Amino acid sequence: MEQTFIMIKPDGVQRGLIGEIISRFEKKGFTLKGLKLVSVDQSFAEKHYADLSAKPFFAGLVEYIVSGPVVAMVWDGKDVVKTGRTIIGATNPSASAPGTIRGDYAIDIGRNIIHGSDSVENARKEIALWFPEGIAEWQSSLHSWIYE
Ligand code: DAT
Ligand code: MG
Repeated sequence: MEQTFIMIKPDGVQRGLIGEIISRFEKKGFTLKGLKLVSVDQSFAEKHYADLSAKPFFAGLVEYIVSGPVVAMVWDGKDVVKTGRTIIGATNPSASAPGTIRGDYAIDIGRNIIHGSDSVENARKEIALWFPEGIAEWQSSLHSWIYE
């Protein structure tokens, strides 16, 4: 099985969307393997978004991520990296289809409420960064009702 790192950004937390977002991944059939509410500092946020450090919006992005607590999660399932990105929607909410999280709940690109890993390799790196203590080892008893 594959794993992805999903983070509800400070605006998603403040706007009361934690339950709704978790519910979408749960109802799809993915399994929650890690979950915590954390406030990260600037150097941690810079590390998470290191690939974007040359972008003009980098400073604003980091400021946004440290502006309040975030919900860090690991979700597990078949093709969860790619499907997680589909559930989240396009980076810019104005291009995100209705029915996606960003399409339903966000307007500005700089307040797009959620992060999801963009590749299996980046998911591995992000899970290691956010969950150095490790994640839960369990398998849902619904497994055989979700996978054939
Ligand atoms: P995503 O979060 O969809 O993986 P990304 O990794 O390219 O997108 O960028 C990370 C975040 O940076 C994104 O969620 C919002 C912000 N961002 C991206 N492009 C931006 C832009 N052109 N202007 C302002 N913020 C941007
Ligand atoms: Mg990204």
